[in-house]
Amino acid sequence: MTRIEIPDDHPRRESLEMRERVIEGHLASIVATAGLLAHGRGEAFDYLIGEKTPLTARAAIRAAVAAMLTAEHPVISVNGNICSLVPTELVELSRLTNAPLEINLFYYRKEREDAILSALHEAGASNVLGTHDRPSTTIPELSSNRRKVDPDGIGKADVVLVPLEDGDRTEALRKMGKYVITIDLNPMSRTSVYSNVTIVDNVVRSLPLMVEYAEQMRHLDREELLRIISEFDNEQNIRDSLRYMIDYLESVSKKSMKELQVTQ
Ligand code: PTJ
Repeated sequence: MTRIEIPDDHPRRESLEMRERVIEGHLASIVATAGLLAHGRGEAFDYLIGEKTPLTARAAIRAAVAAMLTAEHPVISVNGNICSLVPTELVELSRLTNAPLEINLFYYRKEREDAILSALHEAGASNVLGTHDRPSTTIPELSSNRRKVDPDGIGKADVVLVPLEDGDRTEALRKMGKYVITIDLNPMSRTSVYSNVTIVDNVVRSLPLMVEYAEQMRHLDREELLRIISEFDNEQNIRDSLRYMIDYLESVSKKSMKELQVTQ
């Protein structure tokens, strides 16, 4: 439900609807004020891949899903932005990969935690970790609010999916020996560079794709899944994502002014 009516034929309809979801999330205390700015950063990077999922992101999604399916304790970390954009897909991915959802906020406020918890329950989640009434442990070397984690979630996880987040935590999680998967439209962010698997794509496209891949891949043999993980090279994939952006801009620079207006 959006606050403004966006005409069906508006050329920027999908993007405006996404923006409205984040604004609605902010009004409902789900999204932090800084989350609005983070979304704008994401929008800018999304232009650089033509607002479509590149093949490089699909390769990363495949490796990410294989890692989640073979993990002993996979966990999905939930912040305000991801919850406002794809709550149903988070619940579905959690179910398919047996990875509990854990609320873990950078800009913590109790009312935000409550709002996110109700949004996840509304989307069908039954067991959500990381809430204030649960035990908590800390990530060493991290001073932000994200230091506090659930011992049954991120605390004991071997694989953690941390979609669109700030930089510090990925490095700390890696130091603790965790396998980190991120979704970040900026291939040069610290989170992107420090992760084991970086999906350079918009969460509104990649989360549904992860659900689709998980549905298919959960029937594969463990050996096959392990082979997919070992064949994935994250550094090369990040380089290929950057190359994709450069090539995309090259192709756009050759378009006529009229075509530019329609696509941008
Ligand atoms: O809900 P909280 O309190 O945990 O706070 C969450 C935010 C996102 C506000 C916090 O983690 C933050 O400040 O993040 P940053 O440092 O702005 O980083 C967000 C990253 O996500 C940036 O690299 C953006 O390009 C990227 N991003 C933004 N929107 C999307 C995205 N990546 C994929 N899909 C998006 N829709």
